[in-house]
Amino acid sequence: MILLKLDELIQGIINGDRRSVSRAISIVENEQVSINAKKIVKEIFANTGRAHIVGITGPPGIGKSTMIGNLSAMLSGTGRKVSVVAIDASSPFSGGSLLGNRIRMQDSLTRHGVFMRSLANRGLKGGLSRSIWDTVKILDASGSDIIIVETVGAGQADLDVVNLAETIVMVLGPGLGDEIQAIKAGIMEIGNLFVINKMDLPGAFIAQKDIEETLAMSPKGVWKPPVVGVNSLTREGYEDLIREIDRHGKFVKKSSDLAFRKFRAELEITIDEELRSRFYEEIRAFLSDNEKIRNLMEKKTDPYSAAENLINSLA
Ligand SMILES: Nc1nc2c(ncn2[C@@H]2O[C@H](COP(=O)(O)OP(=O)(O)OP(=O)(O)O)[C@@H](O)[C@H]2O)c(=O)[nH]1
Ligand SMILES: [Mg+2]
Repeated sequence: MILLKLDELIQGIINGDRRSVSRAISIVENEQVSINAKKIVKEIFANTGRAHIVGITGPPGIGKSTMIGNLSAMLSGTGRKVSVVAIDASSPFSGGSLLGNRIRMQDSLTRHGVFMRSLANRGLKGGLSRSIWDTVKILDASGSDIIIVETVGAGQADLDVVNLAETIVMVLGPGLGDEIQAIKAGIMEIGNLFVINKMDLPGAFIAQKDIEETLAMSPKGVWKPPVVGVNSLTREGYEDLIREIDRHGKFVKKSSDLAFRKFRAELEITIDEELRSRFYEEIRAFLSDNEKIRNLMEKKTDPYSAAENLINSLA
């Protein structure tokens, strides 16, 4: 793409033009290390920071996509500009059904004027790839009021969304059994807001009580995470849910501690990725030099010395 066109694209993003936004996301998604992708982010960075970034996370099948469909319909109904980023699992566990879900969700969201984009989770160390950060920046600069990010409900990506999102909505429900225990043991502290979905099903009230009791025993911070029960088939409880999301949004926009942590995490990811891409060719070349490997096999050198040799030659 020639430079002039890129300038037009950047202007298009800032003007909120959907085609420009869509095109720019393709560029950051497909050409992560390219000059174009970086230029876009550099140029729009000053226009970011206004949107409220909400992560929706929770175990597979708990109703995250259904909830995002409801939330975005309701929010855009009140005149807010809503964007949705869904991250597809590369994990085999939640394969299959995902595509179908996505198509269903896309249909209903498009009808409500919601901008929706699916990205692949490429399994970069940490789970969420750099392109997701850039995608969120593009959506932010384009004038979104709220950006909702759905993560695969499987482990690491849930933890990564903490760094990306300002508000983490942890979706739980009845009948999770062991999963609730695992969640309580590890990631209870990451939720800013707990939603018990499927309140129409037996066991939902017990699940809600369980979470409330666990939270009551957790160390108290400045923000006390609320627990909201909803039925996503009827939208019961959604007014409360939206009120709590907005309340937390106001809270985080005032917290410079949180912003500090987020920007440091992002910078770290950017440096990691830049280093890796900068020296990618050299590392590939080194690893495809058979002699280097044979030297190890024959004990002429050891892995640390070999790696040090390469690294010293890079700088
Ligand atoms: N009974 C009941 N079913 C629900 C509710 N919310 C969602 N479901 C159903 O639960 C199933 C899974 O919903 P999804 O929204 O795809 O769940 P998800 O968390 O996005 O799933 P993954 O993306 O695969 O992790 C669907 O069949 C929904 O119709 C609810 O409040 N009550
Ligand atoms: Mg889903």
